[in-house]
Amino acid sequence: MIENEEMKQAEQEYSASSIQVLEGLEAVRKRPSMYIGDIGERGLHHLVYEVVDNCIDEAMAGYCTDVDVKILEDNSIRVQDNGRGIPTGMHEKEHRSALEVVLTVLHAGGKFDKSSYKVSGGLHGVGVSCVNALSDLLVAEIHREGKIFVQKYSKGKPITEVKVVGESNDTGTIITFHPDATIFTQTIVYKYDTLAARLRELAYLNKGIRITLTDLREKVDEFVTAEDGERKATGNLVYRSETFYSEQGLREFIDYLDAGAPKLIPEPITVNSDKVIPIDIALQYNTGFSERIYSYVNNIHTIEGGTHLQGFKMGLSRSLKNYAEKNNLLAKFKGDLSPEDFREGLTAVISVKVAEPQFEGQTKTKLGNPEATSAVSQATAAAIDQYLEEHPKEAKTIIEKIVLAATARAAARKAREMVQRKTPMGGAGMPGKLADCSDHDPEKCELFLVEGDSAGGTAKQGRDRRTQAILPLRGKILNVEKAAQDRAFESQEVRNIYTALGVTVAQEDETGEKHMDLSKLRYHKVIIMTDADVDGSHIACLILTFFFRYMFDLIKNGYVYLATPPLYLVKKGKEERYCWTDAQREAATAELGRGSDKGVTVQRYKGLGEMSHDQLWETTMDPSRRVLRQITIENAADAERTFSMLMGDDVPPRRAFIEENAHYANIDA
Ligand code: 0RA
Repeated sequence: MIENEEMKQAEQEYSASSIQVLEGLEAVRKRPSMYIGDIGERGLHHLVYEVVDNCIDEAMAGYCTDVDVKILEDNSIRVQDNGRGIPTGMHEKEHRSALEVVLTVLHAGGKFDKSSYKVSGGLHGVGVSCVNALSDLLVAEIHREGKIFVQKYSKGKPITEVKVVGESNDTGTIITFHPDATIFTQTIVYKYDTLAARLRELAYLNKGIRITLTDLREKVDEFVTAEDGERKATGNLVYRSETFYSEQGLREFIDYLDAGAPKLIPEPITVNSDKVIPIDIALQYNTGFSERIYSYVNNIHTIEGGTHLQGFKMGLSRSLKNYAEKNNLLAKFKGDLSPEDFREGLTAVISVKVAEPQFEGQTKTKLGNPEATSAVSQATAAAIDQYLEEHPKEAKTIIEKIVLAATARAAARKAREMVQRKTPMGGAGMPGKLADCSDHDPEKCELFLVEGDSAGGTAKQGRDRRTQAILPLRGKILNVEKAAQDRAFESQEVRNIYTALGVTVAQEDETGEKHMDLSKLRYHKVIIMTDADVDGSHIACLILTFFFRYMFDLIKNGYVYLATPPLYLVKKGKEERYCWTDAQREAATAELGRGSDKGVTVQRYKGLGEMSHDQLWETTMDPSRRVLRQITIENAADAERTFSMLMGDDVPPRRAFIEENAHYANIDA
């Protein structure tokens, strides 16, 4: 027994020190994407999540109740918790303080082993040391043992000793860091909404923790929501701030996600089990038609699902099917039930904890551990069995909804077959609005999805007609979340997209994953081109959500892009400069003005329609000059999720939010 413990410890120490040799913080700075995914907006925000994860671990261990996140004026981030505080005493083996070890040794968190649910691979769990490595300044302030300790670092290296700077009766950790702009070359500007969406999600996933976010960069108009849901400005200027706290966790998460949607049953159904692995699930049916399942492992959103999601789907179908058959509720139904029929109008959140998660798939967020399938399937079936037995009225309502879904699916298939019969191979049968290209090699061909007929017209004139096809979309394309399958295919816009692309509807395989046949895909670049304003990004977000839900494989294969039209044209005489950012505009004004801004004009483009077809070609469509942003699975998932976490439905406060500052989060390549 003792021998065993010792061996384990020796093994751990061995692996810790060998990791250390291979991977110093220098390695993190050399190849940051290896550790935090990317060095764009996503990676930048990831630094915050990494620190907050440590606070959540501390809370899960029972030592911390409050986490306070502040965006400081210079885009530094300050994360304060009331946990035990990182230990500051001497670390025997390392001959320096434990604090310094935690902040400068990769994966050192694991040595103290506070939680067994750390993530080994993946993006999370790389530790605060990673944040330290990628910050040009990091200050750690520890309240512990009656004292306040402070140590400062730059680019991962200590620049001061651990100093005692005062006394304190509390305990906790305050980490303040400023991201290194030589690493994060695209941007170091934090987005409040992106952070808010993730912190809100964390609060629901970890009930009982109070997380506050405050933006100290600028004051904004204060709004209050009246009882009738109307939002009114008070005339005060305040720092934007929100507190996220959930007493009941996932069941409240579901209520939030489904706010405004008519419920099918009064309360969400919950699944809780600790038998094999910790499993926490809540689900609700609404009268809508979309299926929304968010799955998490150790608080990480598993975009590509995996064994836990598969287990959930299996358990859900099995339980409902058994109940329906046992109670003779399918007597009048002639067709057959397919797995997806059990999930129409379903909103569910699945959260499991796995000690050694194996993450697979393109994004390394697909759970591979086989034991999760049966564990989740059994727990789900047992909980739903019990619910159905105890709630016969609700059970009947749910089964009726499922039968309806199966009937609609059959009708939808017929409608689709009609469409496909009318459109044999290639050319003939293409949508009237499509201005196709003359080349037929998909590798060379691009389809521009353009907002509005007028911009569509400009694009048609400006394009290279050999390889570039234009499909104008009318206004805001159908919000597919709110439409039934058959209705979605009644939408001309949606049908046009399918027909133009040459693809058919994705089919579910035996593990519940949807795949589509891309062998007849007509374009290998699908480029969403919308105005560079709030409305334009909202429309881009809707189109993206559509692709994410219905044509995931297109994104997965890297076929989906965003066009980036310029925001300004700076002009003096015959000299012109297109600008995409304010900094570029200032530089161009200075350059052309040569000391004075006389004769320099700045034109702000409000929409694509304002550009001439030559300008549109030069700036946005010409392959040799344009900048396309490829949509990654992560970006699309973040956009979709952030969209849901911020403004899932049409309830008044969120509608006001959309109107005030609708913009999609995190779409960049
Ligand atoms: C190592 C060991 C212990 C706590 C922590 C690290 C810790 C890290 C962070 C980062 C942000 N907040 C944090 N809070 C705690 C265990 C402490 C003990 O045993 O007393």
